Amino acid sequence: MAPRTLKIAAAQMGPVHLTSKRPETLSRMITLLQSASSLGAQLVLFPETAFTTFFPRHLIPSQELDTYFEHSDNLPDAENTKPLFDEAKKLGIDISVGFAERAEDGKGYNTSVYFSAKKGEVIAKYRKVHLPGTKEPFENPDAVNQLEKRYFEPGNLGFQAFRAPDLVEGAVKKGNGVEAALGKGDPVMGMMICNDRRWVEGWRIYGMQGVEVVLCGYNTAGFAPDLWGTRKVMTPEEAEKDAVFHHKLVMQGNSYMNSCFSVSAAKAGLEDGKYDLIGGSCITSPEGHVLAEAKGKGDEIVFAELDLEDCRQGKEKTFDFDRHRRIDQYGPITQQTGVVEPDLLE
Ligand code: CDT
Repeated sequence: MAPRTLKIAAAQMGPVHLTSKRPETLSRMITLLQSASSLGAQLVLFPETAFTTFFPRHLIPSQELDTYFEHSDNLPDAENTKPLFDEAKKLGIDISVGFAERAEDGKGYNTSVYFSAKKGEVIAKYRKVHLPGTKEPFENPDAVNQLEKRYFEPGNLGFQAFRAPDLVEGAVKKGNGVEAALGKGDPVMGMMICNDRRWVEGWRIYGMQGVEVVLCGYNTAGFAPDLWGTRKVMTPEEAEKDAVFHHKLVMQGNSYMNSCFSVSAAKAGLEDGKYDLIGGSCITSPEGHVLAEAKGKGDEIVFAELDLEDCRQGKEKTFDFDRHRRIDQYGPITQQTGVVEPDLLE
């Protein structure tokens, strides 16, 4: 069987401002796609809410809010997003991209889609499950807000892994008589969005579907003491270093514990002239190593060639779920949301 390799890129984006015009933003994204194409990328991941500034940091008047949302369920054909998908189709590169979705019933979701260039259509959609921050702005007028609970509903599509078609030659297909085809079919992918990467539950659900590549776009504030906590007083530089450390920690740790690659793409830099977002877009291996990472905080391609066979060692040895998981002991994971400490001592 031909090696199951995949050339993959994270398209880190520098800031997109409240004042940025959509054609400019699309043109930057297309340039990134073309750079990735020149490296031979087959799949490019763009950040969370890639087409706009990270607007949940602002209290936006309701009459303006809709300008930050995409209204069509069909991004490849919608005027405001079509040029990116047309370019992806032209170059034959799959893309995954995050955006604010206004659903048919009027509800808002923080969403990402996976577009297959060869099929010419969106083949998977994910809605962010873990919405951080608050519904109301902080009283501190200097605080960085994160009003996702105000603008979005928690995702309701679960953590549904899917197979990405037409990327790996000779992938085993259904019904061709091959038995024990674990790790031999088309690549198994999962999407998550920003804060989701800090929660083991989503990773594990993907892990349990044999995920091989997790895609995660993000906008992460570099300095936001009202959000992160003030237990340790830090300078903005120290806080940003810590935020990058935590980002990589969860990407590396969860990739290792679920024996999968992960790709993460930041929207980075100083957005809206004032709000610093971390960089740190990276590609990590199933053994938890960083294979490639962004150097700066602007538009940048992070590229790696993955051998999906590298997922097998973890999946078949240390993290062979079938042999080693003990679900009879994991009840609280789904039966309890918050913390219940043991009784106090006499
Ligand atoms: N966009 C997003 O989800 N950002 C969050 C900030 C968390 S603030 C507590 C993140 O987890 O990176």
